[in-house]
Amino acid sequence: MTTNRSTLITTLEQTHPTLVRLTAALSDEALDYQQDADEWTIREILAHLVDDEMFIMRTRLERIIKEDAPALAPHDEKHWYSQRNKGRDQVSELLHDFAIQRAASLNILTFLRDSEWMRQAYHPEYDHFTAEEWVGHWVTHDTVHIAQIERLIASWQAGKQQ
Ligand code: NI
Repeated sequence: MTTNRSTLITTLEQTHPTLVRLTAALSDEALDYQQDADEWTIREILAHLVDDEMFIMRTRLERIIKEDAPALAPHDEKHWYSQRNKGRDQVSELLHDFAIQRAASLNILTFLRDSEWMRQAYHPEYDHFTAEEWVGHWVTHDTVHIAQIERLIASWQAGKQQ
């Protein structure tokens, strides 16, 4: 496996421990703290990461691996948000579900052959890209949401100290 591919996998492996470290000890109040009217809370970000892992990230990878240059459908996050199932929204449940879903994704990624990393797909927003580029996007998505959670925690703590 190339260095880039193993780095992508290693980075994806670190996300669950990072999320646990950041959020496991937060109160419900902190998890539900909303900084701006149009920004998600930490709990909502965790739910988004679980759902994206199941229905977007791994599903798209699976299609790229098994179909010939699939055309992937756009995902409407606002629609997802208005419809999402809130039945497993305890932080312990969200972290547990994310761990299971991420492990399933890593199980696929770890065994991809070189030829599979190079397989192609098309998406109206991203144009043509390879499985490897999709995994790069996946890593960026993790990074963006981890940074968002860190910002929310800092802002919550700053508010508490006033
Ligand atoms: Ni996102």
